[in-house]
Amino acid sequence: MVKQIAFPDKFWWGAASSGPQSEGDFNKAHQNVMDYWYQESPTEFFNQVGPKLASDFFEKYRDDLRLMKQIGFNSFRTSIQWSRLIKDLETGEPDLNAIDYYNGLIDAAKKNGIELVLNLHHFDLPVELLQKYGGWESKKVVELFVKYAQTALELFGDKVNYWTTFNEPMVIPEAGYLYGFHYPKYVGKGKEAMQVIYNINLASARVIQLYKQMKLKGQIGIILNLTPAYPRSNSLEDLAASEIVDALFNRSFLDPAVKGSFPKNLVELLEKDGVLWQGTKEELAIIQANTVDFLGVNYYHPKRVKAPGKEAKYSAWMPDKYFEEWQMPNCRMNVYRGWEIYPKAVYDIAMNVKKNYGNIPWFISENGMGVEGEERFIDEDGRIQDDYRINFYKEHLAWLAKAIDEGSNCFGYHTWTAFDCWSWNNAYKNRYGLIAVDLENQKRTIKKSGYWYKKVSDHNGFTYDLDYEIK
Ligand code: BGP
Repeated sequence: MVKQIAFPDKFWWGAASSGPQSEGDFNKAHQNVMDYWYQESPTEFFNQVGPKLASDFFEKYRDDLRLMKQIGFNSFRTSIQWSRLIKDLETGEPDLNAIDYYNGLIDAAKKNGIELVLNLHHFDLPVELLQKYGGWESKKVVELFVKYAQTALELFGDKVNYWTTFNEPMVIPEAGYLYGFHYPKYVGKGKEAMQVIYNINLASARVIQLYKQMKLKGQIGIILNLTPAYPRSNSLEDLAASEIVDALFNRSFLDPAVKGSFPKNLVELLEKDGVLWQGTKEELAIIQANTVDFLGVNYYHPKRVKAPGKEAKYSAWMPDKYFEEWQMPNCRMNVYRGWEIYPKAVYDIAMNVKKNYGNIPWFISENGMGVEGEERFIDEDGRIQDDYRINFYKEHLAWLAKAIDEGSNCFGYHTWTAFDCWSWNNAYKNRYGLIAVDLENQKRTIKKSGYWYKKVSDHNGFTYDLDYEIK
């Protein structure tokens, strides 16, 4: 099937990264939870590689932004690290070194004509706030986050047009409190996870409120990982399970962010089970009044959901009593990451946002394919021939273009990621970049996908020539 795929004018082409995953943890005022986790348990990280140097973006950002320009970027997201910017976590007083660094980064992006999106939290809570106050379970931490955000916005708010409060906030309760794959690695703390969801929503709304009060000229949004929950069958039980998964894993952040309120079915269920978060009328009014200007959507894989089996796996309350995930037989998989590849979900997400969320302006803020052992694909010129990645992007982009043709208000597409970066405890196992990073010497080499991306950005589209049908 050969077809021209075109995108609207001024479409964003670029990628996302994050401070902790790209910079290296030196020169920082504090440790974040990931730095601390590595310090305590290095063997839990792939090949025991930690965040010490990462991809050395702290030193190399000027060259890296030039390279991004070279591969066609007009926009790029990264995050400010709370643990870097703030010297005194209680007062929000900034660290002078960090101010220089962020100013340099903002200038370098400008110089290269790259619209910078600055995110305020990417899984990287300063560990002291977990130890002292209990992290996101505590409203004290909400207060301190607002102080940090105020410092960031006072310093850089008029120089950067696009801000986001959180990246994938659902991962914090999911990975840290429900299933234990990120620090603090709690398993089975369902009730606490619900409080974390509420507190982060409140923190996001408080920062949006602050942004508006400061009358900054840009826009503020949030980055959510939306994983459509497809039921195994149309049985009432499977449909009910998928609705609960959607309410908990997607709408618990999407609804407050865009509509200002929590999903009714989720609140009712949590109330019935006695695990509803502690909140006040005043806080709910803040959430109601302070919704986002735009939405970023990270999409990697769908969730396949069915009604739960009979066995209770956890002693305390867990949402899993209402659903089970399952893997569709014969589905396409990214075997390195264990994630299903299902590009049509991009279209489903777009249509959901159009139909149920007022067609708010949004962009794909992360989408990508991590592959292990990419050295296998290096050709005689030293370039990684990552056709699998190009095909992955083509399919997802084709579905996105179809959604835009049908009225979706999508203004951009960011890959994960620009250059290979450190992925938490997966470290450098799976490489995602359009630009390869050699960990021996930090040398950057543009992959075949990077050259391809440049052409897509130049033409604001591409020729779709795959067998997979988009209809
Ligand atoms: C997203 C995160 C990124 C990045 C990416 C790839 O969920 O926002 O930080 O890590 O996933 O996933 P992973 O690194 O787990 O392979």
